[in-house]
Amino acid sequence: RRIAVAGLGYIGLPTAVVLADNGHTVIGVDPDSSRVEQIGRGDLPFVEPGLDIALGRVVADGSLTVRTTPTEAEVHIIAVPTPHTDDHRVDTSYIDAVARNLAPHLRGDELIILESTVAPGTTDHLAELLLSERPDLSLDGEAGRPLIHVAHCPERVLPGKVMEELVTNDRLIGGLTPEAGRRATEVYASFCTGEIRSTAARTAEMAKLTENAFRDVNIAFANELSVICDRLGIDVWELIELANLHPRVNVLQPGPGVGGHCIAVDPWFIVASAPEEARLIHQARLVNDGKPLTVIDKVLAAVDGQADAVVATLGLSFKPDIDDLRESPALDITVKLADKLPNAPLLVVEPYVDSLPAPLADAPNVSLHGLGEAIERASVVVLLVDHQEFKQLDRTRLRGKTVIDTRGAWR
Ligand code: SAJ
Repeated sequence: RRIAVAGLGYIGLPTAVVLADNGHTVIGVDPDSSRVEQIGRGDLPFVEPGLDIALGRVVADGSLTVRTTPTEAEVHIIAVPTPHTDDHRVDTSYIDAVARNLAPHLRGDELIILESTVAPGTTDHLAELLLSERPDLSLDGEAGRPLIHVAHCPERVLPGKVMEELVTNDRLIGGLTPEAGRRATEVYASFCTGEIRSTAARTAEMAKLTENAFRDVNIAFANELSVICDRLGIDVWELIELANLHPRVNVLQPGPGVGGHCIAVDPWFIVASAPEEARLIHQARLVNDGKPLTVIDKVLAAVDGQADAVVATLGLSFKPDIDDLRESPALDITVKLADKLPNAPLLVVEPYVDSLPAPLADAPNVSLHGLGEAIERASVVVLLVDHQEFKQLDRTRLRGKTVIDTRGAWR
């Protein structure tokens, strides 16, 4: 099959690579020319285990080519970002741009699959937009107009395990018509060993949001417990370990907050779709978004008691052993600390970046260091991300320092 993948990011690029590795002719499309150039050289623009080698292979054998403009294909997969607007609705501007650019290249009989995470009704919106650009086409063959087939197949892979989960995860297919569902199932069956289940597009859209809202609510439960335990003088990590001995209890891990482009974003789409009803889901978002402030208050209290405090913050990414800083509570906390502690040197350790990101790069009191040097100089050590390197630290080196371990990595 000739398959075009629009959006060469954290989902689109590995999907394009896996498709190319499974016998398809794949064309990756992304408007960012420097990214396209880099990928075209076989260079991976972000960290994802196993993807670099696979990318090199499919670029070298020509099964994946990349370009900045859309082209004709039998199947078009759309995997572009869907951020939220200021009022937490899904921002479809990237999807809309792809649809407008793609429309002139449709000839009829194509399958268009939306993989981006979206609010219920967005796949219908995509189809309407395509058909408003191309009134000569249709979803149902009305008046003899050639068909296009539109389906939603939400991505569900975990950053850090994308190459494995792309193949092994079960998939949901929400075709706008039975034929769209059947054709999309065929595409995923060509590389996916998991179960492929068909449903309505709106149900598939909502199922994806439900998965991430479920996780968000459960992390909020753990984060709320950690704040309760601080007040009561109880070790929350020990508490959770003990509660989880119960056969039907599985409390997740508290942390400095919830980050990433999925769990910190997607539940809002449910809240925006049903604001009166989504009370628990809304509250969980507020609990998780409030957790960074609790960490900041702890650091400020620690620094308050010290003359000449030097603060080391460990980690900027949104979770361990990746380089993704999107919606990262660790980054948020570090930026706010830099602002609130203008007189304290702030030593940032993040093995996955070469330089400080924009808001920190300009702060005169902030600098990037290796772990050893930062620990040596700091009087207050704040662990924000449980990267392997941090977990393995010889803890005798923390003696005499104030330690704020937001992940329970050094228990
Ligand atoms: N976190 C905690 N405590 C925990 C688990 C996670 O504080 O016990 C935090 C992490 O540190 C991170 C955030 O939650 O800041 C989210 O991390 P994650 O590992 O739970 O999830 P993501 O955002 O990397 O990926 C999620 C996955 N969804 C689910 O597990 C239901 C993934 O399968 C989805 O494909 C992905 O969202 C997505 O793209 O939607």
